[in-house]
Amino acid sequence: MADPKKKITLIGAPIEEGSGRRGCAMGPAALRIACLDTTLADLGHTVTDDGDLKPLPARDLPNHKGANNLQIVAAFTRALDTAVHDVARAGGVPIILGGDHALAMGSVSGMARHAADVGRPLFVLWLDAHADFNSPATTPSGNMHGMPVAFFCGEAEFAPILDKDRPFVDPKKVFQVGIRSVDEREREEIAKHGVNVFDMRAIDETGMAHIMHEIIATVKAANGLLHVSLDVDFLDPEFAPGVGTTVPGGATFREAHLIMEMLCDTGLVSSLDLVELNPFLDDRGKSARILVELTASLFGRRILDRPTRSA
Ligand code: B3U
Ligand code: MN
Ligand code: MN
Repeated sequence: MADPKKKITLIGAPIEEGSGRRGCAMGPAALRIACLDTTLADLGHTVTDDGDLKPLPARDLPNHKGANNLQIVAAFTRALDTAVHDVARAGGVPIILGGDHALAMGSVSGMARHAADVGRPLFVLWLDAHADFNSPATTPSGNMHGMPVAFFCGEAEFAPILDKDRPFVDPKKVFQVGIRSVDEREREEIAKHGVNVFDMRAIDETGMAHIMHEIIATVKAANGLLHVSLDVDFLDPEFAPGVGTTVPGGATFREAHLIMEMLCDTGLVSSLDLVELNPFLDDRGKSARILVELTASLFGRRILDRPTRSA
């Protein structure tokens, strides 16, 4: 089983300009108020809170009609790429407190650089209702929180946001779980690039445990690092209403909890995004609290002192 003691660094990324509405900028504060830091410290980890990033808009980039708020999204991307890489290089586990999902352009890019440094492949577990594989050429909305997967796979290269020679993530090493809202062009793109998609139908037909065993076995066999990107809308709105893009028919708390417990047993998780929390839309902190609960399970809180039966 994994070494339970980790050096965890919390990085606040109060970005909301990647989504079509305001409110996600309050996400890092809500996660702190829900006691993310002390919850992790109580599990025996060393927790450092680096506070919130405050990047200046990237004025070197043009306005782009297919990429709303490109300058501020690019600024967060650059800042997170560096911050996440620095934490991982120092042997820590970065947890990014979002902020909308555009922040994964930076967090995953930073982890891809770290994985290249240490000579291990990076896998990404994308827990989301959406595939987030649009680009400025395909997006129906212009919102960049619908583009991060295409970006870190090197498929949305349209402006010099990060170094074009950086390591990209192999789309075949991306596992998307919980998907239930995909645009027409996205559907073609994820199929063309070989992204591994487990939509809600797959979860209903085969069960979450089966899917997770398959993903974990693949990452283990490759000695990979695993970045987990958790979008609040992965969960059914009944459990997590605090998100701008609720989609009915989502994962239950129990399914999400099982994912976290199974991942914890593997010790493969290198980094985590907690994204799209919109406290303005939440129900008395319910969604912030559920994110903290799930993170606690990912980092060692267990109901009984045993690994899952078949792990
Ligand atoms: N696919 C749509 C909607 C969307 C993606 N991610 C979220 N919403 N949260 C788009 O605008 O790209
Ligand atoms: Mn998303
Ligand atoms: Mn989503």
